[in-house]
Amino acid sequence: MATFEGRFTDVQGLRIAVVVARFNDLVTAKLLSGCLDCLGRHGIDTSAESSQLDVAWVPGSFELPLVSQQLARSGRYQVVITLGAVIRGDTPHFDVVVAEASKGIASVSRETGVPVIFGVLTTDTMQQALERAGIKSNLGWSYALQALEMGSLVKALPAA
Ligand code: INI
Repeated sequence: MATFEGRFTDVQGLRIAVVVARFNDLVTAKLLSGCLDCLGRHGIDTSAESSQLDVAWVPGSFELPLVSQQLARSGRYQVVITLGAVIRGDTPHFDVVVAEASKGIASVSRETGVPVIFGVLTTDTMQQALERAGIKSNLGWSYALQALEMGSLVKALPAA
């Protein structure tokens, strides 16, 4: 019996792309900062000269799947992390944006075989989003951990 598990410090040669939505950037910039802090503390080079990490900005969460797809297909990255914040508020198309982002991200991951982390906060209010992006905890940190785990796990699995 084989047991496969990802590790969190298996970062040698690991290249990560982070795709961040600018919409609600009060929130997403904080998610990015938590994400980079976690990656750096686990051994990923997060410096401006890093060859392990690239960051792409998109207008909103709706655009996350397309840009993730191009990055995943490039063959340059073992993991892609998406970061976004969709806040229900008075937005009637909240459900549309969330559905397209989530379905799109899942399908990019399955089509390319590259793990794409779903780091899109979906909340009713800005207050709730900020609480998850640094006021209480910072889910950007968790998304980074999940990326490290998945990058390591996929490497450990038998080839497809
Ligand atoms: N994009 C978000 O990331 N979060 C939101 O809360 C949001 N709202 O509320 O509309 C949002 N809309 C923009 C959308 O993602 C696209 O960028 C836009 O429709 C252009 O395609």
